[in-house]
Amino acid sequence: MAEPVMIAAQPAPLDLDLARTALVIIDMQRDFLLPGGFGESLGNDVTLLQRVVAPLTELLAAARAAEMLVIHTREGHLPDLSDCPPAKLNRGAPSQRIGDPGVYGRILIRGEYGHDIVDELAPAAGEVVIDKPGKGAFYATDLDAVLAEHGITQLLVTGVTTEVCVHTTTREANDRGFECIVVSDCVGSYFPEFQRVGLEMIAAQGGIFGWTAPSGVLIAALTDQSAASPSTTVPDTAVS
Ligand code: C5J
Repeated sequence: MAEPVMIAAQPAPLDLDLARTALVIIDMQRDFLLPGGFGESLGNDVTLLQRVVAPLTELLAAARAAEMLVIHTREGHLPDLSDCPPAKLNRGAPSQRIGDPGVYGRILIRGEYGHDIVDELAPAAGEVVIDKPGKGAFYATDLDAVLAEHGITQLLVTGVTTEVCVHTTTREANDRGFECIVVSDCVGSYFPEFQRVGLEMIAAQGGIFGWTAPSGVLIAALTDQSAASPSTTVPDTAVS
């Protein structure tokens, strides 16, 4: 098994044990990212989220090549809305609420086109997909059990939006004892100032609830590990 690798991160370098690390991709759903979707209908500029797709696609490819556990999440609710508390349901302008008809089907309802993940980041066969009714990925899901089953202790946290579901999930994970590295160019917000401050908040005060690092640092670590894995290493016997 590969040794932990030290990565450059904020606020300080961190030893990453890639064998016990999972890539968590939060809510990269059409309802949030596509023009005409729920996010845009609320007056948001979706291009600010779409810029996450390219670096995250590269990070996902590197994670898959390194055979890292990949977990996708989707925020959404049952068609009868029985898992959506009134306090969440009754928010926002009428006709733009969860369950209302939208351009991509009923807004944030499981099974609808808009609820699913954008094509570029579609889960591969065998990857875990966690459907979550809340902002945090641990609330009312089996994420904790999945991570325990795989012996995971560190998380690469990516997705949208930085200050809502990424923050909530990272805080939940931190409280459960996971070390979280939030990948700075693979998380996105509709609000540039929330993006900047959201990342700063994580790493402030000595890393109050996590670390931040750009995807390039993580891709380099994953690529090094893939190159050193037994399936690609030249066998000892062939080395003179
Ligand atoms: C929001 C999310 N912003 N995935 N959801 O409602 O951040």
